[in-house]
Amino acid sequence: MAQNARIRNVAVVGPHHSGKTTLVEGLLAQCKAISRRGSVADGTTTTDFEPECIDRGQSTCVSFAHASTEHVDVTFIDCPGFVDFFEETKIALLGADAAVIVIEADPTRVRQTRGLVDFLDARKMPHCFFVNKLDRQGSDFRGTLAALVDAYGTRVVAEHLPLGEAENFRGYIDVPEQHAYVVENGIPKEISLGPEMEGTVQEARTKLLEALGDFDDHLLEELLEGVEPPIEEVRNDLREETSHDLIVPVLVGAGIGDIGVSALLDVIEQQFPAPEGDPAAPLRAQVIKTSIHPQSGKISIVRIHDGTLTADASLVDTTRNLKARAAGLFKLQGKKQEPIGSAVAGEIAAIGRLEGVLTGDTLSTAATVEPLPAPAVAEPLYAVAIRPKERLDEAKLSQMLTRLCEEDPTLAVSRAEFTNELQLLGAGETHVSMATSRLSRKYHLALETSTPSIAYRETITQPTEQRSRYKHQTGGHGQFADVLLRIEPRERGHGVTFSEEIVGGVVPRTFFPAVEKGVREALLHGPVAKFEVVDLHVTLIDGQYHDVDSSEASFKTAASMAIREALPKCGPVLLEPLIHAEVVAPDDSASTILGTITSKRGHVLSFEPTEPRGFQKVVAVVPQSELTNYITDLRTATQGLGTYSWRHERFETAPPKVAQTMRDAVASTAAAH
Ligand SMILES: Nc1nc2c(ncn2[C@@H]2O[C@H](COP(=O)(O)OP(=O)(O)OP(=O)(O)O)[C@@H](O)[C@H]2O)c(=O)[nH]1
Ligand SMILES: [Mg+2]
Repeated sequence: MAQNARIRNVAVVGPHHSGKTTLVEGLLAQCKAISRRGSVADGTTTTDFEPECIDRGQSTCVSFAHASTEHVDVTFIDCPGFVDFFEETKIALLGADAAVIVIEADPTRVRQTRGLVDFLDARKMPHCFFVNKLDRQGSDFRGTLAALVDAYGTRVVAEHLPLGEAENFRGYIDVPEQHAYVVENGIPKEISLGPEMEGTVQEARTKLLEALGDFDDHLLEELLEGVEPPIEEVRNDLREETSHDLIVPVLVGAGIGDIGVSALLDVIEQQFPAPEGDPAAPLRAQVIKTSIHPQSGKISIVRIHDGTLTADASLVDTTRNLKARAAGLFKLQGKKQEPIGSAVAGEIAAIGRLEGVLTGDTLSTAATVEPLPAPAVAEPLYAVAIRPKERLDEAKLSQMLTRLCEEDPTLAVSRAEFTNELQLLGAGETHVSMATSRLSRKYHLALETSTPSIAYRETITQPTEQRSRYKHQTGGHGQFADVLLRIEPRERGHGVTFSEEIVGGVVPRTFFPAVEKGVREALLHGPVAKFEVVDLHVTLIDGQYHDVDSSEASFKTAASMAIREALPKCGPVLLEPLIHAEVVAPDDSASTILGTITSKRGHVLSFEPTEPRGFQKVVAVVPQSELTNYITDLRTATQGLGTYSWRHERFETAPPKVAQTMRDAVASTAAAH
């Protein structure tokens, strides 16, 4: 396959706050791709340009920038580290050929890279670790390296070592070459390696060579025979083995002080792979992000796998089977859109205004090109009930929410099961609140949000019979109906049923539907806390009618009255929804999770080790009200590593305390009105 040797697509990923955006800014400045270096503190970086990023001082979405060195043209994908945005990062990684995992020099941070590393390894995507912020007091490179090796094995090897730490951090040691570099104003200057470092460097070099030797028999032989391998051979192995995701080099630096930045660029240039793809083949590109700018409109950011894309190409979305014409082609430098005439296989570019095209879609110029697999997005677990602050017609509201989800497919809008409440769902509180602020900024749509309502129900525990008579005289025609109803509990989940046992036509057949309607209407608001009453059977057993005064309306009213009078006598109870939850959390937090589930009135069904190694799965049935937006607590308890999934299980009688709370809530709402 043809390769465009100059192209590199590099995702910059890693735990929250590790210094990714600052590092990308440093890389851009180093390559002179930007004239002035911005900072996260001032809200002036190239990639954190969205107002939501600047306000929060953190990346809230994936962002793109590019820079060139003498040998390569690199597109950087700056990915947000906060756990809420991991799904978006995973989609954007479809555009990358390699990743730099930026991590603070703190061993406790290593476990936060597990999901990411598993994701990269599953795709055989080459990556390196950039141990960052080594200028900080208390930074611990040795401990961090040891934790990385412990977590991911000896394929993780130090290619660079820090020269000094904390306030003395001033450069790096190139392990294969055993050269030390002091970095001043971003420029490395070789100094002699002090004798005090020789032992450490030698030890690191042996580990590096042994790791490389695991995948190169020739090198292994040399090592066994005590032959010093030539540096070209070592460099060649580093390139081969990094680019095939066999080894994972560890680099060092302080992005804020430009230390290690040029060395990282060297690794990107020499050890990360160029993309594959044939510029002469039919176009095959995948949308990896959609972004909507209030002024310039929608842009679709694509990774071109094959072919050449032009600024006015007539395209086919082969995923959706629709035609779209490109309105401009751009390279992105943060928010800046730089027009280009064409882009070839391997490049990442932005296309203007492709209506109907969504993130994950495959674009081509020929309808016959097979669509690429759509990225899998995890179920959003955090929900808020939403209502527009100002009155707004349904159509406009749904159009705005659709646009919001178009930009961020990891959000969802849905009507909740049982309550029918309109909800906005995302990965966590930050994600959802960021989405609502984006909605208000871009579309001037202010939303009122609240905790989702719980779908309580009511039912009865005893049978009863109830007679009700509705009699009303108003001038001409009066109204008359008399019914005797039998009301009996049914099994859980069997709903409401109705039958009649009328003998001798005491209630004419034509009024039966009206009676049933009256029954069902009255059951919508139960006696405990005004929730729908379910799981009972109602039989019309007797009644009376009047030739002139009886009507459907009067029978309906009489039936409703009978139900309202009967229910309080039937031992009514509150039913609460229970969910079936599967929680996956690290071993050391499993006891906390079990404790929490028990304290939340949950019933643990099973508890066993699961994938990945060191994790436990807890399966439990828990009242939904106790586990609303549990993801927030779970992340706190597990340093962001825990996940869970849930589905509605069944309704069950709520304990009296819960019923009383709901009763009080209804009483206080009634008092307030
Ligand atoms: N001491 C020190 N601080 C740094 C360094 N790099 C970044 N920081 C600071 O760390 C904080 C986070 O930096 P960012 O660049 O926003 O980190 P990030 O990884 O992009 O954060 P998210 O995208 O939100 O996950 C900021 O206050 C930076 O000034 C560094 O090399 N040394
Ligand atoms: Mg960032």
